[in-house]
Amino acid sequence: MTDASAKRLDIRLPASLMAERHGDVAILRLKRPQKRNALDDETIIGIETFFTSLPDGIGAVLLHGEGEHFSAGLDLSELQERDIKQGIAHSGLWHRAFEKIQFGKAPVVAVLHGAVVGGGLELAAAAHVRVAERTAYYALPEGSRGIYVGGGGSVRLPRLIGVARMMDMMLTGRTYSAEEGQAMGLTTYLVEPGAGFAKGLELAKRIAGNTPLTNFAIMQALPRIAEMDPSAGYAVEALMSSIAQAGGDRSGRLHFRRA
Ligand code: 1HE
Repeated sequence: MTDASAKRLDIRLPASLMAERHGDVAILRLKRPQKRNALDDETIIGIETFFTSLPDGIGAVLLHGEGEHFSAGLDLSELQERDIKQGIAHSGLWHRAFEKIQFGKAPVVAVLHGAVVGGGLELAAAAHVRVAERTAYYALPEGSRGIYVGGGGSVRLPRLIGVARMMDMMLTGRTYSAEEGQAMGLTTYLVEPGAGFAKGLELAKRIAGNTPLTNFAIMQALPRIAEMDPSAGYAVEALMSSIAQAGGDRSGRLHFRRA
Protein backbone atom coordinates (compact mmCIF):
# COMPACT_ATOMS: atom_id res chain seq x y z
CA MET A 1 0.00 0.00 0.00
CA THR A 2 1.29 3.51 -0.74
CA ASP A 3 0.32 6.86 0.67
CA ALA A 4 -1.88 8.89 -1.68
CA SER A 5 -0.41 12.21 -0.47
CA ALA A 6 3.15 11.26 -1.54
CA LYS A 7 4.76 13.46 -4.22
CA ARG A 8 7.19 12.28 -6.89
CA LEU A 9 10.87 12.90 -5.97
CA ASP A 10 12.94 14.19 -8.86
CA ILE A 11 15.78 11.64 -8.93
CA ARG A 12 16.51 9.75 -12.17
CA LEU A 13 16.01 6.08 -11.40
CA PRO A 14 15.51 2.88 -13.41
CA ALA A 15 11.95 1.61 -13.93
CA SER A 16 12.52 -0.93 -11.14
CA LEU A 17 12.57 1.87 -8.55
CA MET A 18 10.20 4.67 -7.65
CA ALA A 19 11.05 7.64 -5.43
CA GLU A 20 8.46 9.77 -3.67
CA ARG A 21 8.46 12.41 -1.03
CA HIS A 22 6.07 12.69 1.85
CA GLY A 23 7.02 15.92 3.64
CA ASP A 24 10.47 15.33 5.13
CA VAL A 25 10.33 11.57 4.48
CA ALA A 26 11.61 10.12 1.18
CA ILE A 27 10.07 6.88 0.04
CA LEU A 28 11.96 4.38 -2.11
CA ARG A 29 9.86 1.62 -3.60
CA LEU A 30 11.25 -1.53 -5.25
CA LYS A 31 8.96 -1.64 -8.26
CA ARG A 32 9.60 -4.84 -10.12
CA PRO A 33 6.88 -7.07 -8.73
CA GLN A 34 6.69 -9.19 -11.89
CA LYS A 35 10.23 -10.40 -10.99
CA ARG A 36 9.50 -10.40 -7.24
CA ASN A 37 11.68 -7.30 -6.88
CA ALA A 38 14.81 -9.25 -7.85
CA LEU A 39 17.81 -6.95 -7.72
CA ASP A 40 19.63 -6.55 -11.04
CA ASP A 41 22.70 -4.33 -11.51
CA GLU A 42 20.57 -1.43 -12.76
CA THR A 43 18.50 -1.53 -9.57
CA ILE A 44 21.55 -1.69 -7.32
CA ILE A 45 23.06 1.32 -9.11
CA GLY A 46 19.68 3.07 -8.82
CA ILE A 47 19.63 2.45 -5.06
CA GLU A 48 23.08 4.04 -4.81
CA THR A 49 21.92 7.00 -6.91
CA PHE A 50 18.85 7.47 -4.74
CA PHE A 51 20.75 7.50 -1.47
CA THR A 52 23.46 9.83 -2.76
CA SER A 53 20.95 12.23 -4.36
CA LEU A 54 18.60 12.78 -1.43
CA PRO A 55 17.67 16.44 -1.38
CA ASP A 56 18.27 18.62 1.66
CA GLY A 57 15.44 18.55 4.12
CA ILE A 58 14.88 14.80 3.97
CA GLY A 59 15.07 13.53 7.54
CA ALA A 60 14.31 9.82 7.02
CA VAL A 61 13.75 7.27 4.27
CA LEU A 62 11.11 4.58 3.97
CA LEU A 63 12.09 1.55 1.88
CA HIS A 64 9.49 -0.95 0.76
CA GLY A 65 8.60 -3.31 -2.06
CA GLU A 66 5.63 -3.43 -4.42
CA GLY A 67 3.68 -6.65 -4.86
CA GLU A 68 3.60 -9.77 -2.72
CA HIS A 69 7.31 -9.82 -1.78
CA PHE A 70 9.89 -7.39 -0.48
CA SER A 71 12.67 -8.89 -2.63
CA ALA A 72 13.76 -12.23 -4.11
CA GLY A 73 17.40 -11.11 -3.89
CA LEU A 74 19.98 -11.20 -6.66
CA ASP A 75 18.52 -11.31 -10.17
CA LEU A 76 19.47 -14.89 -10.99
CA SER A 77 19.06 -14.31 -14.72
CA GLU A 78 22.08 -11.99 -14.55
CA LEU A 79 24.17 -14.59 -12.77
CA GLN A 80 26.61 -15.42 -15.48
CA GLU A 81 30.00 -17.04 -15.07
CA ARG A 82 32.20 -14.26 -13.78
CA ASP A 83 35.92 -14.52 -13.33
CA ILE A 84 37.31 -13.68 -9.89
CA LYS A 85 38.03 -10.06 -10.77
CA GLN A 86 34.52 -9.48 -12.13
CA GLY A 87 32.99 -11.25 -9.13
CA ILE A 88 34.82 -8.97 -6.72
CA ALA A 89 33.73 -5.92 -8.72
CA HIS A 90 30.10 -7.10 -8.68
CA SER A 91 30.12 -7.60 -4.93
CA GLY A 92 31.82 -4.21 -4.58
CA LEU A 93 28.91 -2.62 -6.46
CA TRP A 94 26.48 -3.98 -3.87
CA HIS A 95 28.78 -3.02 -0.99
CA ARG A 96 29.00 0.57 -2.20
CA ALA A 97 25.26 0.92 -2.68
CA PHE A 98 24.33 -0.59 0.68
CA GLU A 99 27.02 1.42 2.47
CA LYS A 100 25.20 4.53 1.16
CA ILE A 101 22.08 3.22 2.91
CA GLN A 102 23.70 2.43 6.24
CA PHE A 103 25.99 5.46 6.40
CA GLY A 104 24.01 7.85 4.22
CA LYS A 105 22.30 11.14 4.85
CA ALA A 106 19.25 9.93 6.77
CA PRO A 107 18.03 6.96 8.78
CA VAL A 108 16.17 4.29 6.81
CA VAL A 109 13.08 2.33 7.85
CA ALA A 110 12.56 -0.89 5.84
CA VAL A 111 9.12 -2.47 5.59
CA LEU A 112 9.37 -6.22 4.96
CA HIS A 113 6.73 -8.56 3.62
CA GLY A 114 6.68 -11.86 1.76
CA ALA A 115 10.06 -13.13 0.59
CA VAL A 116 13.01 -11.29 2.10
CA VAL A 117 15.68 -13.60 0.78
CA GLY A 118 19.31 -13.59 -0.27
CA GLY A 119 20.30 -10.13 -1.41
CA GLY A 120 16.85 -8.91 -0.31
CA LEU A 121 17.74 -9.78 3.26
CA GLU A 122 21.15 -8.13 2.81
CA LEU A 123 19.36 -4.99 1.61
CA ALA A 124 17.03 -5.06 4.61
CA ALA A 125 20.00 -5.51 6.95
CA ALA A 126 21.50 -2.20 5.76
CA ALA A 127 18.47 -0.25 7.05
CA HIS A 128 18.28 1.19 10.56
CA VAL A 129 14.79 0.11 11.61
CA ARG A 130 12.96 -2.93 10.23
CA VAL A 131 9.19 -3.42 10.31
CA ALA A 132 7.87 -6.88 9.35
CA GLU A 133 4.40 -7.74 8.20
CA ARG A 134 3.34 -11.21 9.33
CA THR A 135 3.73 -12.51 5.75
CA ALA A 136 7.50 -11.87 5.80
CA TYR A 137 9.97 -14.73 5.75
CA TYR A 138 13.74 -14.83 5.63
CA ALA A 139 16.18 -17.16 3.90
CA LEU A 140 19.68 -17.23 2.43
CA PRO A 141 19.39 -19.60 -0.56
CA GLU A 142 22.96 -18.76 -1.61
CA GLY A 143 24.24 -21.81 0.29
CA SER A 144 22.09 -24.20 -1.74
CA ARG A 145 22.73 -22.36 -5.02
CA GLY A 146 26.50 -22.80 -4.91
CA ILE A 147 27.16 -19.10 -4.39
CA TYR A 148 27.79 -16.91 -1.36
CA VAL A 149 26.33 -13.69 0.01
CA GLY A 150 27.90 -10.65 -1.66
CA GLY A 151 25.92 -7.65 -0.45
CA GLY A 152 27.50 -7.25 2.97
CA GLY A 153 25.45 -10.06 4.53
CA SER A 154 28.44 -11.66 6.28
CA VAL A 155 29.17 -8.35 7.97
CA ARG A 156 25.69 -7.14 8.88
CA LEU A 157 23.63 -10.28 9.48
CA PRO A 158 25.80 -11.88 12.20
CA ARG A 159 25.54 -8.59 14.11
CA LEU A 160 21.76 -8.87 13.95
CA ILE A 161 21.11 -12.60 14.40
CA GLY A 162 24.49 -14.17 15.27
CA VAL A 163 26.97 -16.23 13.25
CA ALA A 164 25.35 -19.54 14.27
CA ARG A 165 21.91 -18.66 12.90
CA MET A 166 23.35 -17.30 9.67
CA MET A 167 25.47 -20.45 9.23
CA ASP A 168 22.38 -22.59 9.77
CA MET A 169 20.38 -20.55 7.22
CA MET A 170 23.12 -20.87 4.62
CA LEU A 171 24.08 -24.49 5.25
CA THR A 172 20.59 -25.98 5.57
CA GLY A 173 18.42 -23.55 3.59
CA ARG A 174 16.41 -22.86 6.74
CA THR A 175 13.63 -20.27 6.46
CA TYR A 176 12.60 -18.12 9.40
CA SER A 177 9.08 -16.77 9.77
CA ALA A 178 8.18 -13.15 10.54
CA GLU A 179 7.50 -14.11 14.17
CA GLU A 180 10.86 -15.88 14.47
CA GLY A 181 12.62 -12.94 12.83
CA GLN A 182 11.03 -10.62 15.35
CA ALA A 183 12.00 -12.86 18.29
CA MET A 184 15.64 -13.04 17.13
CA GLY A 185 15.97 -9.27 16.67
CA LEU A 186 16.03 -9.15 12.89
CA THR A 187 13.02 -6.85 13.02
CA THR A 188 11.83 -4.63 15.85
CA TYR A 189 8.19 -4.18 14.76
CA LEU A 190 5.74 -6.88 13.71
CA VAL A 191 2.45 -5.80 12.17
CA GLU A 192 -0.50 -7.34 10.37
CA PRO A 193 -0.40 -7.94 6.60
CA GLY A 194 -0.88 -4.65 4.75
CA ALA A 195 -0.13 -2.51 7.82
CA GLY A 196 3.64 -2.20 7.26
CA PHE A 197 3.69 0.89 5.06
CA ALA A 198 1.59 2.99 7.45
CA LYS A 199 3.64 1.84 10.45
CA GLY A 200 6.91 2.47 8.60
CA LEU A 201 5.79 5.95 7.55
CA GLU A 202 4.73 6.79 11.09
CA LEU A 203 8.18 5.72 12.37
CA ALA A 204 10.02 7.54 9.57
CA LYS A 205 8.14 10.78 10.34
CA ARG A 206 8.98 10.44 13.99
CA ILE A 207 12.67 9.88 13.13
CA ALA A 208 12.68 12.88 10.76
CA GLY A 209 11.47 15.02 13.66
CA ASN A 210 14.66 14.37 15.69
CA THR A 211 17.47 16.88 15.45
CA PRO A 212 19.82 16.12 12.51
CA LEU A 213 22.83 15.99 14.85
CA THR A 214 21.22 13.40 17.08
CA ASN A 215 20.24 11.29 14.07
CA PHE A 216 23.81 11.65 12.81
CA ALA A 217 25.12 10.41 16.16
CA ILE A 218 22.71 7.48 16.20
CA MET A 219 23.35 6.27 12.66
CA GLN A 220 27.03 7.19 12.20
CA ALA A 221 28.56 7.07 15.67
CA LEU A 222 26.58 4.41 17.53
CA PRO A 223 27.37 1.40 15.29
CA ARG A 224 31.03 2.41 15.14
CA ILE A 225 31.27 2.93 18.91
CA ALA A 226 29.74 -0.52 19.35
CA GLU A 227 32.69 -1.95 17.36
CA MET A 228 35.34 -0.07 19.35
CA ASP A 229 37.17 -1.23 22.42
CA PRO A 230 35.30 0.18 25.42
CA SER A 231 37.87 2.82 26.40
CA ALA A 232 37.85 4.35 22.90
CA GLY A 233 34.07 3.98 22.84
CA TYR A 234 33.59 6.00 26.03
CA ALA A 235 35.78 8.78 24.65
CA VAL A 236 33.92 8.97 21.33
CA GLU A 237 30.58 8.80 23.14
CA ALA A 238 31.56 11.74 25.37
CA LEU A 239 32.55 13.76 22.30
CA MET A 240 29.43 12.85 20.36
CA SER A 241 27.23 13.60 23.31
CA SER A 242 28.78 17.04 23.83
CA ILE A 243 28.57 17.85 20.11
CA ALA A 244 24.90 16.84 19.99
CA GLN A 245 24.16 18.95 23.07
CA ALA A 246 26.07 21.99 21.89
CA GLY A 247 25.01 22.00 18.25
CA GLY A 248 21.50 20.62 18.14
CA ASP A 249 18.30 22.57 17.84
CA ARG A 250 16.82 21.35 21.07
CA SER A 251 14.30 24.12 21.63
CA GLY A 252 11.69 22.69 23.93
CA ARG A 253 13.06 19.15 23.66
CA LEU A 254 14.63 18.89 27.08
CA HIS A 255 11.31 19.39 28.80
CA PHE A 256 9.86 16.08 29.76
CA ARG A 257 7.26 14.76 27.36
CA ARG A 258 5.78 11.32 27.09
CA ALA A 259 7.29 9.34 24.19
C1 1HE B 1 13.33 -14.01 -10.39
C2 1HE B 1 13.88 -14.16 -9.11
C3 1HE B 1 15.27 -13.90 -8.94
C4 1HE B 1 11.78 -14.63 -9.01
N1 1HE B 1 15.96 -13.53 -10.03
N2 1HE B 1 14.07 -13.66 -11.44
N3 1HE B 1 17.10 -15.64 -4.83
C5 1HE B 1 16.44 -16.80 -4.75
O1 1HE B 1 16.97 -17.88 -4.75
C6 1HE B 1 14.93 -16.69 -4.69
C7 1HE B 1 14.33 -17.08 -6.03
N4 1HE B 1 12.90 -16.81 -6.10
C8 1HE B 1 11.97 -17.56 -5.45
O2 1HE B 1 12.28 -18.43 -4.64
C9 1HE B 1 10.53 -17.26 -5.74
O3 1HE B 1 10.45 -16.52 -6.93
C10 1HE B 1 9.80 -16.45 -4.62
C11 1HE B 1 9.58 -17.37 -3.43
C12 1HE B 1 10.56 -15.20 -4.24
C13 1HE B 1 8.41 -16.00 -5.17
O4 1HE B 1 7.70 -17.11 -5.65
P1 1HE B 1 6.45 -16.88 -6.64
O5 1HE B 1 5.83 -18.23 -6.85
O6 1HE B 1 5.61 -15.77 -6.16
O7 1HE B 1 7.09 -16.34 -8.02
P2 1HE B 1 7.84 -17.18 -9.19
O8 1HE B 1 6.81 -17.81 -10.08
O9 1HE B 1 8.90 -18.06 -8.63
O10 1HE B 1 8.59 -16.02 -9.98
C14 1HE B 1 7.87 -15.03 -10.71
C15 1HE B 1 8.82 -14.42 -11.72
O11 1HE B 1 9.86 -13.76 -11.03
C16 1HE B 1 9.49 -15.47 -12.59
O12 1HE B 1 9.76 -14.87 -13.83
P3 1HE B 1 8.82 -15.18 -15.14
O13 1HE B 1 9.42 -14.35 -16.22
O14 1HE B 1 8.94 -16.68 -15.35
O15 1HE B 1 7.43 -14.76 -14.75
C17 1HE B 1 10.80 -15.71 -11.89
O16 1HE B 1 11.82 -16.18 -12.76
C18 1HE B 1 11.12 -14.30 -11.41
N5 1HE B 1 12.04 -14.31 -10.29
N6 1HE B 1 12.90 -14.54 -8.26
C19 1HE B 1 15.37 -13.43 -11.24
N7 1HE B 1 15.87 -13.97 -7.77
C20 1HE B 1 24.85 -10.12 -3.76
S1 1HE B 1 24.72 -11.78 -3.73
C21 1HE B 1 23.07 -12.14 -3.35
C22 1HE B 1 22.82 -13.57 -3.70
C23 1HE B 1 21.34 -13.89 -3.70
O17 1HE B 1 20.50 -13.06 -3.51
S2 1HE B 1 20.95 -15.53 -3.96
C24 1HE B 1 19.24 -15.63 -3.74
C25 1HE B 1 18.50 -15.53 -5.04
